[in-house]
Amino acid sequence: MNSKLTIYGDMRSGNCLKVKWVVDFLRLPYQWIETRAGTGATKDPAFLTLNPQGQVPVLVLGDGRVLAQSNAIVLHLAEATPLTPDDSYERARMWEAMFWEQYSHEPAIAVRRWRLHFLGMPETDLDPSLLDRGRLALELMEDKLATQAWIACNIFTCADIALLAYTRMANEGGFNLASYPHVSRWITRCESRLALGPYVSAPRQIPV
Ligand SMILES: N[C@@H](CCC(=O)N[C@@H](CS)C(=O)NCC(=O)O)C(=O)O
Repeated sequence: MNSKLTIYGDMRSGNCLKVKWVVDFLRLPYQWIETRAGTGATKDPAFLTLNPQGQVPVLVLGDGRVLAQSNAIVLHLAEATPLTPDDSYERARMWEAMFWEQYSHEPAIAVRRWRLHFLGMPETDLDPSLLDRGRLALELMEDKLATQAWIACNIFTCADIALLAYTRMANEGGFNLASYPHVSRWITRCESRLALGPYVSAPRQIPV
């Protein structure tokens, strides 16, 4: 993976930041093309030829091949690196956490954050199940992290990166991270591995 990568992403999006953290961690050369969700940029005909789903992140490899879906990109970039366990069962544990992230965690926590923080929707207009499902996801993480340092394996993996993305921003979705002390300490551990400072809330930018 030594030819230059191109990443289309939105710096406010956890899904996109996952990809940025992996390329930074692995010191891979890349160019970042800021492509804001909710502005029409992801529905532009030229962008749709890259990803017909009209979503970021999108990775373009040095030879022109294209890949979408944040966790697929992360796993591809991190193959055969210290972010991916050698043992096949441990690798499956990592994937387990990442599939769970996309099916049960992100659809509640990221969606609630987007609607509340960026679209400025009042709490009363939000689907109440988002709060319940997001809290359940955080409780499951809290239970796990009470007895282990990393979310899926005994080493820091792609699963920690995938789950860090929106967990770290959960307060913007109306969740209270202070209620999850093991999760909070894990966030700090992940930030330290990735050489990130503590999360600074993204300014509200309501799309026009
Ligand atoms: N499952 C996808 C979700 C990607 C996604 O939802 N992207 C959002 C930003 S976080 C997006 O591009 N939305 C398009 C738009 O609102 O214009 C992934 O993991 O990459």
